[in-house]
Formats: sequence, C-alpha cells, structure tokens
Amino acid sequence: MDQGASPLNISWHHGIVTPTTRAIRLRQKPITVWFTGLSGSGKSTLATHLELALCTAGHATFILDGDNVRKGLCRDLGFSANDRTENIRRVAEVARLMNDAGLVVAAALISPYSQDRAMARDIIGPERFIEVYLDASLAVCEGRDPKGLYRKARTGEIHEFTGVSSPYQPPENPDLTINTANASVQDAMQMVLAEFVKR
Ligand code: ADX
Repeated sequence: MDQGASPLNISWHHGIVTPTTRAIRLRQKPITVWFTGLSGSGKSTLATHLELALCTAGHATFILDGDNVRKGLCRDLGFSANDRTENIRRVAEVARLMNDAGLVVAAALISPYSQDRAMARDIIGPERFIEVYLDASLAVCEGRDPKGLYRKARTGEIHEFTGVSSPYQPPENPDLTINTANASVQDAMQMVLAEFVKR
C-alpha cells in the first residue's frame, strides 16, 4: 500500500520503534493466515485451534473473525458485494496493523470474491499473507448448518447468502487447500502449521 503523500495531505508518520523491532521483541515473524471458504467450512474452528497451538508454543496471536468484527468494527455493513469488499478491506487493514504490532493473525472470513482476497493480500503484503482455502462443498456445509443459516437462506428468510443466493469464487492459487470434509481438525491444523513453519 502507498504510504507516501496522499491527495488528502496526509503522509505516513514513521515511529522510532519499527515493525521489525516489535517482531524481534516478540521473537516471531508476523504472519496473517487468511481462512476463506463457505459458511460452515470450518474457518472459525481452525482459526481458534491454530491460535491455541501457536499461543501454547509461545506466540502472540489474535483472531479476526467475520462474525465478531461484524458486531463492532463492521456493524454498519451487510452482505452486498460492495459491503463485503469494505468488510474485507477493513479487516485486512486491521490485520496489517496487527502484523506491524508483531502479532500472528488468523483471519476467518468467507471472503467470497477473488478480487477482495487479492486486495487483502496487497494490503497485508504478500510476504505476510497465507491464503488457506477450506474446500468443503455446499452440500457438506449445508449438511452441517451449525447456525441454521442455510435453512433460513433456503426459506428466503436470509437474502444474499453465500453459496445459496450469493456467489463464492474459489481461490485459483491458494497457498494451501484443505478439504475439511475429509480431514480432521487435527490433520488440518498440522497442514496449516507446516505452511506456517515453511514461512
Ligand atoms: S464476508 O462475505 O464479508 O467475508 P463474513 O465472513 O464477514 O462474510 O461473515 C459471514 C458470517 O455472517 C457467516 O458466518 C454467517 O454467520 C453470517 N451471515 C449472515 N448473513 C449472511 C449472508 N447473507 N451470507 C453469508 N454469511 C452471512
């Protein structure tokens, strides 16, 4: 992202303590693991288990979960394409600040549009961004329906529901794809941790 002069006459004020210094202080490389997939594909579950594993190993972490940010930071946003783009933009900006603070971030958002995920990668920085696609079919996710939302989407009680009445564009070149219909949470975790260590 451009941190130089802007048309609003705002320029980036550099601190004396740098992101590198903060990361060294925390003895870790700040990364954002970005989970994308349909509702019910296991994003929040994996993000919480990843955080537990990393936290237990001594890392400083934070989870940015779509459902949670939509209760505060993004409470003014709905599920139109434009609102989802703005949702992803805000979360990506927060992830970037958290990475600058030295934290390892797990982001769990449907993030259904390829363009929005590319924007998130751009905002956070490709070297800090791991895109994990939770590849579970609509049938599997709808079968799970942990929040009863697919049922409501089918009866028309919820509009623009991803997979039912709103599109999901699967990533073409994710850093990692996990089929959560077959893999256990522990298996999936091992795959994510392996990718994390690789970085
Ligand atoms: S995103 O598309 O903008 O990335 P996000 O991950 O923040 O979505 O929020 C998705 C969560 O909102 C789902 O887990 C679900 O609980 C809830 N939700 C409510 N309405 C919808 C909808 N129309 N489409 C998808 N998710 C919805």
